[in-house]
Amino acid sequence: WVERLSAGTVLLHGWACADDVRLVRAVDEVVALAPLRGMATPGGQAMSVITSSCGDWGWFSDRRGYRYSAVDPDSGRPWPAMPDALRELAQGAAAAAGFSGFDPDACLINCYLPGARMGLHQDKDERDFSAPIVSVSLGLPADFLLGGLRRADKTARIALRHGDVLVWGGPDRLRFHGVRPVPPGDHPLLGGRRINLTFRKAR
Ligand code: MD3
Ligand code: FE
Repeated sequence: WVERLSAGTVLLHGWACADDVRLVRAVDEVVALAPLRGMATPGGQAMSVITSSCGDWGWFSDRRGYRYSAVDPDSGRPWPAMPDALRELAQGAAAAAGFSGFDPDACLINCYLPGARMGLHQDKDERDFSAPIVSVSLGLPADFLLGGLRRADKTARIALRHGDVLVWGGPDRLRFHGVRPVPPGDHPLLGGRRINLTFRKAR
């Protein structure tokens, strides 16, 4: 079912379940070409999430900062093309949430093993904040934290399960958000992992 969390945020419960095998296969194809890897924050802290990308632009982080690159810095090759299964899912979910015409040029793949988390942050490395962001959760469930426009704003905790798709844009595009440490578990399709796909318009 479709749940509107706030003016610019829609949670499409289980939206990706029907296509989950096709989506996981597409992710496997991408990470065979651009393997998941740990990254460091500009402050030098190791991130607990392992990451890859596909599409025209891949997001990454190192001691020099957060940025988008057209090539995988580990291989020097362009990021793998965005598989149709992923692009179609993102476009369909955005349209269902009221953002028709969304055409992502970047898909970040975040893999969480038990204990991995993501601290409170804003997504602001994109050039144009008028496009929405689409986030697809697969595998182990996680609690995500949805804050306000200031870091100190109170956060709400929202359970994200396999197949849930979150779309946010407009007034919510710059809200702080994060992910609580993922509890151990065994998912039928993904085993002891949570995969999150984040589709964005980077440029
Ligand atoms: C709704 N990744 O890579 S959670 C990121 O689960 C990132 O890996 C999260 O944040 C992850 O930058 C995405 C979904 C989410 C995130 C932020 C929101 C939903 C949101 C902000 C406002 C409303
Ligand atoms: Fe984010």
